[in-house]
Amino acid sequence: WEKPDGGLFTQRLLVVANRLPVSAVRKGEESWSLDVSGGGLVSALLGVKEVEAKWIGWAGVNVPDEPGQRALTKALAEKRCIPVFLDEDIVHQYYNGYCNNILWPLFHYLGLPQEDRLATTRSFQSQFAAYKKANEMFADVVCEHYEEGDVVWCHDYHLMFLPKYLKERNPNMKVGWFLHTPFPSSEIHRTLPSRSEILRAVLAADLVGFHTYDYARHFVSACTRIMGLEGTPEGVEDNGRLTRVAAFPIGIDSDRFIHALENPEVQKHIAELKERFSGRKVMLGVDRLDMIKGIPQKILAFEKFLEENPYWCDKVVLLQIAVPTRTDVPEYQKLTSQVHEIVGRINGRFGSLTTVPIHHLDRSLDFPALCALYAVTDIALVTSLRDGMNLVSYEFVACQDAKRGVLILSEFAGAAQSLGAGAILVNPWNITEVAASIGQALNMSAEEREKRHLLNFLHVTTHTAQEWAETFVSELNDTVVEAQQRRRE
Ligand code: ADQ
Repeated sequence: WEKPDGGLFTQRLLVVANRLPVSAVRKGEESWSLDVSGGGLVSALLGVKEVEAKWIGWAGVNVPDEPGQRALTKALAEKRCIPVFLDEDIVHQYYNGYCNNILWPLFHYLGLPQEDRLATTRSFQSQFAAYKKANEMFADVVCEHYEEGDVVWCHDYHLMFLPKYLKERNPNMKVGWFLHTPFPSSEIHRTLPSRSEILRAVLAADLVGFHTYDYARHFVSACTRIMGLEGTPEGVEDNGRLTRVAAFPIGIDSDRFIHALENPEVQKHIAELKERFSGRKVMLGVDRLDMIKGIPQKILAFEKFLEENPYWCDKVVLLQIAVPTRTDVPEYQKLTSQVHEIVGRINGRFGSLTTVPIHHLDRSLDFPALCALYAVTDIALVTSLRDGMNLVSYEFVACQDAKRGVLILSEFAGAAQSLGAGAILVNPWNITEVAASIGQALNMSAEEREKRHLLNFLHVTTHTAQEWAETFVSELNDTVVEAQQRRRE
């Protein structure tokens, strides 16, 4: 396997995630245009020096015909991507159903959906069956492309059965699984009808990783309390076989953000934003529009702040950028209208003919615009009700070396464990406390801002995405070698 510089990679890495890091748009019967999304995971894996990464996942489109599938496979191969083709029914039951309607809310402490809890176990069961079927389809594609010695890294709650299906087909495959969401307390996981089956499927992996030590601990407790397995300092033991469980906190490609600030396009955006909001302190929220992000709670806290501090009404502005996701799900549509209603009410109440206190955008921003916004912000507000890590808080810190703004951060985001020293930590459910923290941030002395910022900046620039991916892959290699040694002894 040749590197771009002519050297050789020492290992191949197959990254398996529900979605490939590309958007595919069909242009004709056998022609596709591909847009590569440069998310955190992509740049993290590009930075792992000795491995050559290939992606396996769903391209996000339904391609029922063979010529279309063949053409898409060929186009994706150039981007080092391998597609898994899922039909509409599977996507509905597996992705919208079991993944996003059952596991996502459960893992974020929102519980199981009411209708499943009451009578429609039939729909729960068919979604679970589709979930397993989809995981088998992913396993088929992995096995088709696997070569001896490859490392297979499975990602997230969509693919919890994948380690089991892979190991059943090839017990020698090196398989790691990483969860990007929280893993909840075992008492929450206990409510899931398929609680043990799903844990056992994950335990087939050699290495299981979480963002924080707490999530890893919850997972081990679920295995010991629900299934009676043995928890050890290394992980979980079942019949003499150890699955290693550990925390691997993700980071960002901080250099990409820091260097972007020198880009003329970003500089132009910065100048425009400074002029647009001159004389006002800028507060910023950047989230996917999801109930776990606590957007209504954040806006209500801002309202309370304005109510109690009329002096600030025309001197501060909240920019809330919320990119819509899962727009076909009724709960998400309800959330959008709820947010619009609250924003409208507050702007009506505290705005004037020339200014409004909240600018709310329902869309995604491109990278230069996002970096510029981070750079001009005085206070970032991250009020997730639960969040695996939260990369927005990291991105904000990376772009703040000139301004040294304040990060207000939910204690229920995984990032609270890494950026807690520099941020103001809040309970997002406590609107009074969040409102008070806005006042504290606005009045914070320059020395304290500097002290807090430097702590976080050091963390964000040293605990990068590349380091995260490298550590996981090398730990997976070591775990497999140790297991082989143990078996020999
Ligand atoms: P997400 O829930 O998507 O990720 P987050 O970690 O904050 O949450 O990452 C969001 C990414 O999308 C960031 O890179 C951000 O810049 C971008 N983004 C969000 N809103 C945007 C907007 N309006 N315009 C442009 N870009 C926007 C899941 C978990 C997290 C975990 C990550 C990584 O839920 O807890 O941190 O995976 O493991």
